[in-house]
Amino acid sequence: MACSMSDLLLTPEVAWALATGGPWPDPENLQGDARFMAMALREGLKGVGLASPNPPVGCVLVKAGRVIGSGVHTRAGDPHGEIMALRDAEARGEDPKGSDAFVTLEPCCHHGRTGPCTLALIQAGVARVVVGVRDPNPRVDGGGLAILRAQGIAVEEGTLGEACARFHAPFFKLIRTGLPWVTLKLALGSDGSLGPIGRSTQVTPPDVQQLAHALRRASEAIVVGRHTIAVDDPQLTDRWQAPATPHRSFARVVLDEDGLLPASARVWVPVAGQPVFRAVTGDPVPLRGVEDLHLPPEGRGCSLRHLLYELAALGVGRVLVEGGGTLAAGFLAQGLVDEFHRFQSDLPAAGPALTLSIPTNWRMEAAIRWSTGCWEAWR
Ligand code: AOF
Ligand code: ZN
Repeated sequence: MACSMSDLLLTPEVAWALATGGPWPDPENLQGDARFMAMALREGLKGVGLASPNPPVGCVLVKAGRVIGSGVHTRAGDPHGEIMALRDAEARGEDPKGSDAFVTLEPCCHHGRTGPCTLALIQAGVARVVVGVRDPNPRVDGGGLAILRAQGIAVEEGTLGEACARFHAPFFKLIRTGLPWVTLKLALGSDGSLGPIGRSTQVTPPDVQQLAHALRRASEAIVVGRHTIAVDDPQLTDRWQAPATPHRSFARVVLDEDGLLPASARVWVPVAGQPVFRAVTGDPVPLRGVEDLHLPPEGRGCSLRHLLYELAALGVGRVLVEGGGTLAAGFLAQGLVDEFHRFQSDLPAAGPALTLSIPTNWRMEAAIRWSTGCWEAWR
């Protein structure tokens, strides 16, 4: 697929590629239940980077082949996707009685921060519930489907099941392991290099950087190593330009175990809504406005696994590791990376070739490549 930058930024296809690395299930190319489930996934996309630690569940309500309501879960504590869809139907003056609900994840049946969606669907008189994938949360795990069936509601499971499982994989990992989903992003030159050691290079053209910012938006925390700060002095802020959708800004995390970075580094400058954390192993001099995460030492740095647990405790469900090479190597060596995004330039970065061995058989490898004047996204 090749298209212009503005197309790429705005299409759900690109948002999907950045969020899942998989092929976009375009509703236009699908029929029947799969088509409406693809629409529910498109709703769900709006909640990526917002809903963690909850899953960004999308839902559409369909009556006589027409969508009468749609919704997405965008923040823990706020109403779930099903409730938002029911409210949307009400706002449009539509009656959900007798409708089919298409939900990317099994409706919940428990009282958490909010009430059970199963009850809301039953009370609304929904006739059929089509579910993408079962919710592995032990408080749900098939219970939602059973409750709906016990009420005489027709329940289908597994419609676009693979796409829904791929979409909700970060939530599944969090609920099963307590660890957030880890995406590694590396910007490489055509020579396969990250650039000369100890010198700042910019191999990613400015418009491509917008995609990198879109990737940041899909995460709740970005992590970088000390060298990246020392060499590039980045702010690591949210500079996504389009479209101006509501979002929750990501936290900035710097691994500076011994507190060697100067207080003047730009990353420490406070940014509203974007807390900055310093991962330390010792007891370095505190920095104003910076919260230290005290981690056990491991090798020449800190325990990356502990860092991830700490971030999960802060409500982070998706972590973006942005560099540099040493940090990437550490995460890769410990098998802590779930997804890899390669931003490949057609210009050489003029440094040593990257020696990281990046598994080629990952379930998720998404890459975005700048090639002779047009964009290609592929997997
Ligand atoms: C749904 N629809 O949109 C979401 C679901 O604490 P709560 O009330 O927000 O519940 C969170 C749990 O509910 C979460 O761990 C997951 O099992 C499920 N998420 N379920 O029916 C939704 N986000
Ligand atoms: Zn629910």
